[in-house]
Amino acid sequence: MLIRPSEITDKSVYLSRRQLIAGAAAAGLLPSALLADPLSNLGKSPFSTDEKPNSLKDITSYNNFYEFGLEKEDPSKYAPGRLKTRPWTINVDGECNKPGRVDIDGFLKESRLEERIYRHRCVEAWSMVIPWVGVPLSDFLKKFEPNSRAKYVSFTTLNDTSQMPGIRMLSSFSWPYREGLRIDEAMHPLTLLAVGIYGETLLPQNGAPIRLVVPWKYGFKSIKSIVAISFTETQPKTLWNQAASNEYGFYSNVNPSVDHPRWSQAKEHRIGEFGRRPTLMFNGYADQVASLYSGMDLVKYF
Ligand SMILES: Nc1nc2c(c(=O)[nH]1)N[C@H]1C(S)=C(S)[C@@H](COP(=O)(O)O)O[C@H]1N2
Ligand SMILES: [Mo]
Repeated sequence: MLIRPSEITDKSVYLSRRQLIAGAAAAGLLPSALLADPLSNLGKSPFSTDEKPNSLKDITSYNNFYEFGLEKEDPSKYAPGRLKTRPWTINVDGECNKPGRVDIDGFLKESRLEERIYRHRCVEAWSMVIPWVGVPLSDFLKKFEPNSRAKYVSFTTLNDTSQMPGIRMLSSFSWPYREGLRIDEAMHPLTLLAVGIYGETLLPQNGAPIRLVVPWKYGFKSIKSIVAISFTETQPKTLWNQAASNEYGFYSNVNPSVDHPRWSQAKEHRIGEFGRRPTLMFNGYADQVASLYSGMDLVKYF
C-alpha cells in the first residue's frame, strides 16, 4: 500500500517511512516518482523567518494546484504518479541576449542551493511557514542577459492534459497557468526559484521539479512546475487576472487593508493554529520590499 503524506505525522516518521517506500520502489512495487530525493550542502539565509515551520504533512497535503483539481487534497492525491518530472527543461526567451533551454538536472548540479524559511499567505486567507530550498531567481535570470526592453518576466506552467486532469475539468480557465513579475520584483533578493522543501526535492503537489516563490505576494503568484520563462516589454497576461481582473490584480502584494471583493484580508488562518492572526503588510516583508512600490497607489495597483 502506498503511504500517503496525509498519514504521516512528523519529519522523523516521514524519513523512516521514506526508506520503506524507497525499498518498495526499488523492488518495482511503486513508481519512483513518488519519492523525494535529499538535497545536500544547503546554505542558510538571513532572509529566513524563525517562526515555526508547518509540518511536512500540512505542506504536502493541503495544496492549491488546479491542474490536479479544486480541492485541497486533490494535488496530493492526483499529482504523484501523474506528473512526470523527468526529463524536464525550462525554455527561456524574449528580451535577452542569450535565450536558451535549461535542463533541470544540469541546473541542480551547478546551483548553490539555499534554505529559505518563508511565510506563505494564500489569497484565500490561510497561511503556512514553509522551509523552501532554492536559488535566488536573479542568479538564474542574469545568465540570459536580459536587455533594456525587459520590463517584465512571464512564467508558464506545464500544460499537458494527459498528466493534468484538472485542465479539462476546469475548462473556463485560460490555461496554461501563467504568472508574471515586474523585472525589479523578479530580481529582488527575496524572490526564489524553489526546487525543494525540508531539504528534499519538491513533491509533485508542491510544483515539482521547479516553481517560483514570491513571499510578499499572495500565493497564486508563486507559479508551479515551470516550463517557460520569458522577458517581455509589456505586462504579461496571468491566468487569475484573466479569470477575474477585479479580484486578482497583477501585483497582488499581501495587503491587510485592501480586501478581496468577497472577503476581508485583514486576518489569516495559520494552518495548525486555532483562531486567526492579523495579516502583515507585504506578508511581513515590508522592510525589504516596500521601496519597490514607493509612490504607487496600492489600492489602484492591487
Ligand atoms: N501552476 C499552478 N501554480 C500554482 C497554483 C495552481 O493552481 N497552478 N496555485 C497557486 C496558489 S493559489 C497557491 S496558494 C500556491 C500553493 O502552493 P503549495 O500548494 O505548494 O502550498 O501555489 C500557487 N501556484
Ligand atoms: Mo493561493
